[in-house]
Amino acid sequence: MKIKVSELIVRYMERLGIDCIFGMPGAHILPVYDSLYDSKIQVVLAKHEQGAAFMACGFTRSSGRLGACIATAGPGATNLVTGVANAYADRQPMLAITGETPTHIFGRGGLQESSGEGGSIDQASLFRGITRYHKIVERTDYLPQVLNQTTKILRSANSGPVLLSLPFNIQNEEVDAHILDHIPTTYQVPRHYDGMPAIVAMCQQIERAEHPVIVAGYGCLAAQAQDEVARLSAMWNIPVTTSLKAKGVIDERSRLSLGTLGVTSSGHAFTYITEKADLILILGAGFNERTSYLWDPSLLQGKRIIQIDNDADQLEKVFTADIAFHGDVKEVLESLLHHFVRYLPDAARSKVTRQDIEDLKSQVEPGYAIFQSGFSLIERFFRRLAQRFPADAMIFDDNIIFAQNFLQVSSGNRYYPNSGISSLGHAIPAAIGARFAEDKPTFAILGDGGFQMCCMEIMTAVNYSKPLNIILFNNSTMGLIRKNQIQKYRHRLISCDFVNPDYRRLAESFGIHHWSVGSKEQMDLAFAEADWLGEINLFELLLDKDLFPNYSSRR
Ligand SMILES: Cc1ncc(C[n+]2csc(CCOP(=O)(O)OP(=O)(O)O)c2C)c(N)n1
Ligand SMILES: [Mg+2]
Repeated sequence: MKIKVSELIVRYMERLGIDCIFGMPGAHILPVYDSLYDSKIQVVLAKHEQGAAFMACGFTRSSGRLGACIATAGPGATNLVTGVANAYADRQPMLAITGETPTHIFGRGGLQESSGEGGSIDQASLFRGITRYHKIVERTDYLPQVLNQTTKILRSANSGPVLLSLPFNIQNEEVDAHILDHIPTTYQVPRHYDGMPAIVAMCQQIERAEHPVIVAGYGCLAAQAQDEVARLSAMWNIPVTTSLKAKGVIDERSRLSLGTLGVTSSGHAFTYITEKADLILILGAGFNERTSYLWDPSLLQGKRIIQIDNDADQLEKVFTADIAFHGDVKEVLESLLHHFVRYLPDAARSKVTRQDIEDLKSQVEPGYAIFQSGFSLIERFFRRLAQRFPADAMIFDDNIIFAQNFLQVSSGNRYYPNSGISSLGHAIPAAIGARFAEDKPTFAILGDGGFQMCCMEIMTAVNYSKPLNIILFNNSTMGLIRKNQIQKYRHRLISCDFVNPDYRRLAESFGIHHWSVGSKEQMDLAFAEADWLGEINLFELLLDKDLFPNYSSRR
């Protein structure tokens, strides 16, 4: 049986398990939209293609299911760039589909042509550096191979976005439907797992160490190894710190949690590692600029290091380990725990006392605290949020520094900092995307500068009746820029302050709820009265533009 390529692509997406696609149509991609009409895949109309790509990111991050986005040629494709780049930087799988002018007019100046011919913009080179695989499908005879390659990338351990650009005439061409039967939709990552000698060596290292510490990264969440990390930590009293992206791997309210490690953290983990630790277990963590305090040598110097990662590229990328182990973090920890229980049941267990850690947490030297004063309203907000939502909340955060220090993430909640390429305007669409995957209380936290980059996407949530809580920090300035200009550019303020709209009226015109919070009483009222689960709420927290956090907890 013959079917159109547009239909084949939609059936391929269904087979991949894609059940939701975010985008914006245009003439050059309408055949695929028309095929989507007959599909079970939910098609979500975003307000901007960047928002659509961020939604796909949020969808995948929250659910682990494959996110997808779709746009037309030319401006549709160029608008996708930031969101696709974000998925690339986060190593997140994403399928992006774009249209293209018909091939027979390539090079002749077609409307929105992006073939790169005849002086037109070159979609291929735009996406080359931000996708794991990209193809303008100019003919159908190699389509099976293109889809085969797409599956392989989307299912690989070190995944990322794939962009398939389909010229209009190709979408309408007919191909044999049986092609699909030969295209895999799963791909088994080859495993080389004969790790026993290394497991034994790791156990010996841990047993010998006086003050081991675990640095858990996003790889622990990706491998769903939270329980194993918590068990290892509890078994030996090993304190745990996490990268920002892994916040909440172990319950941050637990005594063995040192919170996050990194420039804008409380500094407890930095102090513990530099002053005490003799063995560091780096689990699924890449040790990037932020986590490593710009690769501060004092963090790792003179310590033994064990690194476990399922991505071989992360192993010994920025340091040398005594044991570097390529494997699934969950599986390796399971083996490790099994070995301990079986062969070393009587080993001297306790490494540090829990009191040691309590003492450490109470000692933050004045001057090195991230927040000196003046942030009590925000602190109160996060405390109340954690009390009200001890589990199941999804928190997308573009601001980061406040939540990093004031929000204790339980292992039942999921915290999604704006990692990727740290683009403003991410939290709202990402949270909306997550809302299409999961029915859980959802938060988008961001500043007023970022809000104005993406606030129209709130109407996407309105269109599809997706409840959402937006926490907006209103300081009428690009706070981080203003702080830099005051501290490093002699108060020469330029392009930072701005006039805000009247958010109450903005919310009213969007048909959503608005809460203005400038005092404890207003905060308590909002918590008492808002419907956090069933409505779209805009909580506007009024902040003083001249109050800044410190930006490094390093001594
Ligand atoms: C797309 C994009 N453009 C520019 C920046 C650089 N940038 C980082 S923070 C910031 C200011 C953010 O202001 P706001 O969202 O109001 O947050 P505040 O710092 O005031 O809390 C800017 C412009 C960025 N991260 N992303
Ligand atoms: Mg601001």
